[in-house]
Amino acid sequence: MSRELKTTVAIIGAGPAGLLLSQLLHQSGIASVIVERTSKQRVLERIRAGILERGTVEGMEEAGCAERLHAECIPHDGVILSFDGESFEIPVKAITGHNVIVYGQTEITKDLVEACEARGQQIFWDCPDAAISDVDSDAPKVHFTAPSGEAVTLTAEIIGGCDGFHGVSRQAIPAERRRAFERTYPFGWLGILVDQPPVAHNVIYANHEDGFALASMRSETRSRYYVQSAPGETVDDWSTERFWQAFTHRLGTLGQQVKTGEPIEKSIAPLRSYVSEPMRFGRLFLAGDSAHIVPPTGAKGLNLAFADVRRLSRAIAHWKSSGSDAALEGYSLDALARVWKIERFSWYLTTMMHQFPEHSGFEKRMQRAEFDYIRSSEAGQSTIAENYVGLPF
Ligand code: RFL
Ligand code: PHB
Repeated sequence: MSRELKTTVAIIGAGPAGLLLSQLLHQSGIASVIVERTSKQRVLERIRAGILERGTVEGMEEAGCAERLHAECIPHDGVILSFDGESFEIPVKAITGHNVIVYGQTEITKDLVEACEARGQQIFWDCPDAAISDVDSDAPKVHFTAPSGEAVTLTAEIIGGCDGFHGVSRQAIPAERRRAFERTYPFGWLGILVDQPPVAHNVIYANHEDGFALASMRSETRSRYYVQSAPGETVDDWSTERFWQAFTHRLGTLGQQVKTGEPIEKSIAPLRSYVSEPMRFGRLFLAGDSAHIVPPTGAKGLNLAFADVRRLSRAIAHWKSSGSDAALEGYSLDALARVWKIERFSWYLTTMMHQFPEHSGFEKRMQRAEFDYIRSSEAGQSTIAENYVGLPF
């Protein structure tokens, strides 16, 4: 059994990038079809990002999906930095005039899936074998087996490669036409979700000689906490007791107020910085984690994915309405200029806030000096604040 389908934009991946792209294109009257590797349930269950920039909120507004976000989000007007138990708060709102908000990626995904389904968007869930061809022609194709067993050929005018770091889109750019830039960090983050009120009203980033710790939240009654873990460690190496001991100790005096409990989720993620250039080849356009990864320090991954998608949807809409290729041709260079600034901030905060096994006393003194400088300098705090709320796009 085989089937031929046609659409304007074929989107690979129903993560936040793919779903937002489809929704924004729809707002401009442009049709798309989404092909997703895994099940809808798995996509809806994934727990990841929690902190959203203003530009990400604007993306949800443009998509017509911001109603619940506005009703339920928790605005944050600052961010707390801690070093060996001493802490201070950077008043982000007072410095920049803007907030970040807490609204989980899980909720973003749910809102976008619901909006897509409500208007009858075609999404093929459970298609693990998507393959791309003809990207350097004006009729690029995605081939996949639908859950019904049918072999589908989806012919489009444009392919949106939104299939994350492990997807197929980036690989569809010939190896000799792309270049990867990468740094892996010698540690991971062990994250837990617990039904207890958050330890502070804003996010805490803590550097401690035992390792990094981060206190975030999902609601007034649900906290999201992380600790730096050693390479190769798994969740089995981290009993609940070990987690709470490490977490509370690394937060110093703030740790005394932590309310512990049985985690409802526990997972480990490696940390890496990665950029693949270019983000376009022929009629294939990469957006989000398919083109770049940032370490989670600074909470930029989802926000960066949304910035790419807003840029791409505008370029596609401009191309459709004007017939001019200029915006599509500019996409990769324009997006990468911003990507590298976000990579820089995420790398900087990661380097400043973690314990690196290879660091000598010199680097540790540098971290301490950086912390003291920021604490005492309006200019230093402004730099962190303007990056944390999100650079213009
Ligand atoms: P995703 O979310 O990985 O979605 C890609 C989708 O593509 C599907 N897919 C395929 N579909 C079809 N065919 C294939 N061959 C496919 N291969 C893959 C996948 O199943 C999936 O559904 O990428 P996208 O959409 O670009 O979104 C990126 C964000 O998910 C990511 O950057 C953030 O989660 C990063 N991140 C954070 N970002 C923030 O902005 N703020 C945060 O606070 C934040 N915290 C985090 C994070 C990421 C974390 N982990 C686990 C990596 C905290 C953590 C712990
Ligand atoms: C989160 O809430 O999951 C979170 C917050 C801040 C980060 C990363 C993740 O830098």
